Amino acid sequence: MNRPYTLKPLPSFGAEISGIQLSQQQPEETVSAIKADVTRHRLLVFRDQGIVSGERQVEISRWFGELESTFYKHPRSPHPDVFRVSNDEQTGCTGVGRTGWHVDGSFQAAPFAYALYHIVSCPTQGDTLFAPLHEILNSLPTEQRARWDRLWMLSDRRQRGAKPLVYQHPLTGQDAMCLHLGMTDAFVWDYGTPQQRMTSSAETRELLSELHAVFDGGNLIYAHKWRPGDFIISDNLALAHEAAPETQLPREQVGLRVMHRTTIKGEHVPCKRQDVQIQQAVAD
Ligand SMILES: O=C(O)CCC(=O)C(=O)O
Ligand SMILES: [Fe+2]
Repeated sequence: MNRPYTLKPLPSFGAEISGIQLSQQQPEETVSAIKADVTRHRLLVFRDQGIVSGERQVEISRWFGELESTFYKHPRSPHPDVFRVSNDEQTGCTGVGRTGWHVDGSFQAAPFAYALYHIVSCPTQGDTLFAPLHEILNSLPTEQRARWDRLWMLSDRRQRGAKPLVYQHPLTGQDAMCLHLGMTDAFVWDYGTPQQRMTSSAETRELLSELHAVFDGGNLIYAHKWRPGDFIISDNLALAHEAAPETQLPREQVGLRVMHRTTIKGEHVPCKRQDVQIQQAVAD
């Protein structure tokens, strides 16, 4: 592919991009190339972007679809669609992404399709960790994979419409997961079948620790060490992420951390492959 910027793949997934300034308007071909690269590499790290304004981040986000901002709006946020994350509560929302591995918007019918993160004040510590869901699932022993395939997640026990823990990415067909290890109230085994059964609290806790152990135990994680000017575009359905504990260290110790996040409305309700086939058959 002939790109109007330089792309250097990272060791396992993701790529570093240079030779482009996102704050400037970009021609159609560049936008198309970036969109194709996000789907192909799943995580694009644009270096040396300076400070991209909230307004411009929203414009860039629109390349990917409609913005969706269901979250709490911090008074210091530069734009209603920008979620402002910080280690200082006067400056932005604290504690974000610290309850476990997740995809953003997992509690919604359709999780967000993309997430864009820009560090506007970069501390000396506080990585964001990203996990490639396809590779994680394919690293599992057969028995464990078969069990995970039977699980559905409920963000709230009273909520109807469980979501499959494991499904296929709507654009690439790769294995993906609908998960939030800090916001799962229960799982349902074999949802939609006569054997359907909701997990007890103890079983839910056990499953959550099993999931945590797999994510934390492997060597597939990419820990992004923020540098000033970094701007990340991620395929939110292909990667889980979590904020490292150091993201919460006080500003007196590590400096002020401010990250602007935007998210793009998901267009696909996670469903199992057989359900997709049924939907297609009905539509045909
Ligand atoms: O602060 C971070 O590194 C990431 C937090 C997070 O999960 C998010 O912004 O979606
Ligand atoms: Fe997140």
